[in-house]
Amino acid sequence: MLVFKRLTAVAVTICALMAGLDRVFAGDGRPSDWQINFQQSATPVMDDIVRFHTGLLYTIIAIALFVLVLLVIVMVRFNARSNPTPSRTTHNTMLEVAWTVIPVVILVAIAVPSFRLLFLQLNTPTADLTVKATGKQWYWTYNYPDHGKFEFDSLMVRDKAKLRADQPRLLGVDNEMVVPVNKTVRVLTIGAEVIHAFAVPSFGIKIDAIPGRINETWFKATREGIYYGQCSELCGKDHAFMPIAVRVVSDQAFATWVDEAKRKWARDDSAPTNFAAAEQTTAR
Ligand SMILES: [Cu+2]
Repeated sequence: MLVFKRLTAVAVTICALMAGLDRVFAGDGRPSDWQINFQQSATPVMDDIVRFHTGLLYTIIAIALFVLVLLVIVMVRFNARSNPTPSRTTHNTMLEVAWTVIPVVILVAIAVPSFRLLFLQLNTPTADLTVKATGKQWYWTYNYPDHGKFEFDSLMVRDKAKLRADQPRLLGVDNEMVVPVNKTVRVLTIGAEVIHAFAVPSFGIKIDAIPGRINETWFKATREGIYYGQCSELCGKDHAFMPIAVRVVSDQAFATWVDEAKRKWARDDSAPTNFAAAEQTTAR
């Protein structure tokens, strides 16, 4: 029994250490060196994902330890050496009912929070603003349909010398998607030519951007800052180089940014789009 006690102590210590290190090494809005768990959560949905994940992890650890203990007991007590004359025991109804019913109960207990989380993710609440993200080969284009006619491209900063001090290499972009803090943002995604996927780990969102079809997800960032994500669907040669950067700012900063964006990236709808221009050429 002393061995079990020591094993339990070691397991508890490891868990505690991991939980502590978790905080230290979990990047805020970006991956960090020696990170061993999720990036720090910045939305209620991600909070729930982390909670669900942690709950599952402890459930799995408990089950694995229980099975380990049973195996050790079997190996010690029921080996050939300690049982020269083998017992002829076969069935045990109570035991068989228990090992069927208990796992079912555990699975149902896991299913309840799992479905609750799915509903939370898939039911977009009334949104304060909408952002449309178009996945292109290989960058993102953002529109703010309820904030005027402007549109801008967001490309990875390729030249290391041009990175701002706070921008991580391979994640920093020239024009970040900007949203206000504590506001429900509906994200519409679409692919321009192939399937991309819009994913930001700290927000707990990941949704495909499919050509010819609008997909929808949402997030409500509760802290200001810059949160990074990446395209998460193999989309071609520069799939790894079309990062997503979301800058969460105060309401005033957002209003100022919108005014600026309207001037800087005004879209002229009277000019033919590339597609319309191409059609005209073929018609001729
Ligand atoms: Cu992509």
